[in-house]
Amino acid sequence: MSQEITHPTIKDGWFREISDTMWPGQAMTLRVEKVLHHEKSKYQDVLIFKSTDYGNVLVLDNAIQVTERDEFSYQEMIAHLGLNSHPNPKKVLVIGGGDGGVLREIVKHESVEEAWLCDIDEAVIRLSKQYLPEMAASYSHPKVKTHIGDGFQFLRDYQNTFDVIITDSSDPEGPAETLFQKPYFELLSSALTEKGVITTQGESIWLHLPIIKELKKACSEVFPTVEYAYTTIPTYPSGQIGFMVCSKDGSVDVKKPLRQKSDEEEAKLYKYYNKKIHEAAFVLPTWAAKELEL
Ligand code: SPM
Repeated sequence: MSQEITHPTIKDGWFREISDTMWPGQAMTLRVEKVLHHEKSKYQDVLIFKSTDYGNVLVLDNAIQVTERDEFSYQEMIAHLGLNSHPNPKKVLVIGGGDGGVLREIVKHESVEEAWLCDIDEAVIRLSKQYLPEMAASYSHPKVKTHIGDGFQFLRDYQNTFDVIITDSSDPEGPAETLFQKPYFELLSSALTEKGVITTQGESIWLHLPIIKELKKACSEVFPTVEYAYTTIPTYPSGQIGFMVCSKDGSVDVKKPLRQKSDEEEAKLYKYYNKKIHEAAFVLPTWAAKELEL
């Protein structure tokens, strides 16, 4: 008889996402149907379970990364806000994002010739292929190239190469902290081509305004165009998460997509993103806009 897999975050059939530092005093809970996999990779604790209502769920170091039910809102927005802010993206890089969902979105752009992904943890890629096939199917796309290794080292090796770089990072605690700091944005800038664009995971206005403020400051010291946008997503803390969208071109308005598809084409390609939501995503509530004024 196979042994049931247990995990410290799961009690009485419910997964509980608790962090006293990132979202103190609140916790997302999801009912677990079955724990599918647990391992300690070289870098992190990796848990995958089937939830009763959100499909399969990937959890890294006790924090939900994706659920099959709502992942599209994050993956589409982090990808298309940046890609549609570049005049002609041909070579695109994802740092992190090992589940493959952001890659899936990138290859929808006809102009893209190569979509690279650099993730430090092979376990995330391996397990996503097994348990999150709709996202990880992107790994077999002919335009996709995968590199397992450290993002900083990868960027140093590829100067003036990418038109768009998307940083799909976990939260700024432990190893991902450096992905929110100025030296990282300097590296990104030099790995970008002349009118290069970045989008980076930018946390929640409800929980992390001081982090977002620091992030915006660090980006603004490197890029002439820096704007914060956000999406809604039920399984991230507070139901909202943002992105910093930056361009090396000071004259570009990233709040307006440079290319637009018809409503019909958009509806075929995307479940969340469209040209109206691209613009709306940059409209912030008054208090948050005031807090993020530099
Ligand atoms: N490709 C999707 C991966 C998600 N990347 C991390 C997003 C960070 C979310 N922060 C909140 C995590 C807690 N649920």
